Order: sequence, then C-alpha cells, then structure tokens
Amino acid sequence: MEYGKEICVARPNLIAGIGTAGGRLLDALWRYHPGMKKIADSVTISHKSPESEELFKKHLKNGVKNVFLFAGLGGEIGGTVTLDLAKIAKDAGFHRYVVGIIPATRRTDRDSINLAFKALNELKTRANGVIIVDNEKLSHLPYFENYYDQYNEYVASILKDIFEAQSIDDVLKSLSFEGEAGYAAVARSSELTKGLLGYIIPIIPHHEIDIRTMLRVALEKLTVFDDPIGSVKGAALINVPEERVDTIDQALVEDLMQRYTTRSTIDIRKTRRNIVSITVIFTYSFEEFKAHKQIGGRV
Ligand SMILES: Nc1nc2c(ncn2[C@@H]2O[C@H](COP(=O)(O)OP(=O)(O)OP(=O)(O)O)[C@@H](O)[C@H]2O)c(=O)[nH]1
Ligand SMILES: [Mg+2]
Repeated sequence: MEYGKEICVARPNLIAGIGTAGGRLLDALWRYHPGMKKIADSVTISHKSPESEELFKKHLKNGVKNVFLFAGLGGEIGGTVTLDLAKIAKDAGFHRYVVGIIPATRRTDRDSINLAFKALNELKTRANGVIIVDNEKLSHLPYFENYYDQYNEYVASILKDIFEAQSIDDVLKSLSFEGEAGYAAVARSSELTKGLLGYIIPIIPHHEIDIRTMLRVALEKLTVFDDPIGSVKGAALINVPEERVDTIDQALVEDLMQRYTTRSTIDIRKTRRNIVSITVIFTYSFEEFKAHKQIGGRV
C-alpha cells in the first residue's frame, strides 16, 4: 500500500524507464496519458549501479503485480540493466514485461545490434513477455532520430490501451508462453466517431464504425515486420464509446484476427470519448521472431 500525499491506493503496475530511450518512452506515457499515474507507479533508472538496483527494489512493494521495463536494448544501459532488473523482479515473484526498443539494422553499428539480440535472447527466461519496438520502421526516413518523439507517442498510446484493458491479465497472457517469454509486434489505429459538427450539434449521429478498415490501417503500422503472418498468440483491444458498443461485431474481429494468429484474445472496453480505437498484439516465440525478422516479414 502506498501512502502518498493525495493517493493511498496500491497501484498494480510498476514501470521502470531504463537508459535514455526507456526514460523517454516513460516521459511520453506520462505526458500524453497522465491518467495512467493512477494505475502505475514509475521509477527512472539512468545508471548501472548498486544504488539503481536498490531504488528499483524500493518500488517493488505490496500491491505491485506487474513490472514493466522500458529500454533501448541496443544501449549500454538498456541492454544490460534491463536483464538485471528482470532477474530481480523474477526472483521476487512479480510478472515481468519488457518494452524493448531494438536498433535499425541498416543504420546502427553491429555491436549495438548484437547487444540487443543477446538481451532479447536472455529475456526468454527472465521476462514473461517482450513487446518489440523496432527502429527499423523509421530507418527509411532522413534524420530518423528526429522521429523518436512521434514514435514514442505512438507506442505510449498502445501501452495505455494495454494498461486500461478491460482485463489486463488476459491481455498480458497473450504476450507470454508457458515458461518462456513471447515476443510481440504491436499496432494501433483510431478514428473519431463524430466529425467536428457532431460535437457542436449533438443530434448528428456517429459515423459507422468500420472495424475491418481500422484493423487494416493498424496492420500498416506494426512496430515490427510488415506482415503479422503466423503468430501463435494475439490480442485485439478495442475502445468504443459506450453507446456504440453493440455495433462492434466481435465474431468479425475474431475472424479477422484468425487470418494472422492461431489464438486471439478480444478485449472490448467502453469509453466516454467519441473515439474508437483498435490495438493489436501478435506474439511469436523467439525462434519464430528471429526467422520472421530475417525475411522481413514476407513469406
Ligand atoms: N524509438 C526510440 N529509440 C530511441 C530513443 N532514444 C534512443 N533510442 C535508440 O535506443 C538505442 C539505445 O540508446 P540509449 O537509450 O541512448 O542507450 P542507453 O541505454 O541510455 O545506454 P548508453 O549506450 O549508455 O547511452 C539506440 O539504438 C537509439 O538509437 C527514443 O526516444 N525512441
Ligand atoms: Mg543513453
């Protein structure tokens, strides 16, 4: 139980922002989705040191269930400290999920890429699941580092959907396998359910929700690969205005997901906003992930 000044509720999630990239992704989550602070505690780790480990352990307290480690796995800090903290959290009996940024192969030195893949391999037994954010997706852009902020904002919106899911436990299960971590590509698309005029004149009806098109748009924005073919597990997380929830055809969503993944979890959450969004998760074993990445997703 945490006794802060205005909050004395236990928060079930702890997020550690590790190294530069991890810290920036954590900042993006708080900047764009400050409401998440009600359900997640956080700690920033910027050095590899015994003090950092002690600080992390202090945050691992009663009430925390899931530990999320955000890091650039090709960094000296992200690629090493993430493994240490995952081990600490594992030994203490917490569920561990890593949001791991991996470097663009075309634009980065080999050492950094090797470090990231070694870390991913090691996480197989230390984490329950790894969400992969591949900087390869930005690598065709000139000065692609300038796009980190936008990419972080996008990933933060996906993480928010996961944290706020109707059943976070089921969604997190879709990231992991029995006894070893799954490796997931994620994506999101969203749409206003009313145009601007609909906000001004409330009697104007909502737009039709075309979930099939929204899913297709999301698939063009996956954080890894261009094609999610052959994933073992997956999930679709849908946020929908409460008065429109009946218009979501769950059987259709299941059917569409089945084209890409063997088993999928569908999580539908009612919201009060005039926005409908879909976040998708496609999870692979490490071996499948590596094979898939080498062929660039084209079968
Ligand atoms: N997507 C994304 N990638 C980033 C961001 N910042 C850095 N990276 C990438 O993440 C990788 C790791 O870099 P850092 O996070 O700086 O590494 P570190 O863990 O702080 O460790 P050092 O190597 O000591 O700096 C590199 O490949 C960077 O290109 C970011 O904000 N977003
Ligand atoms: Mg750094």
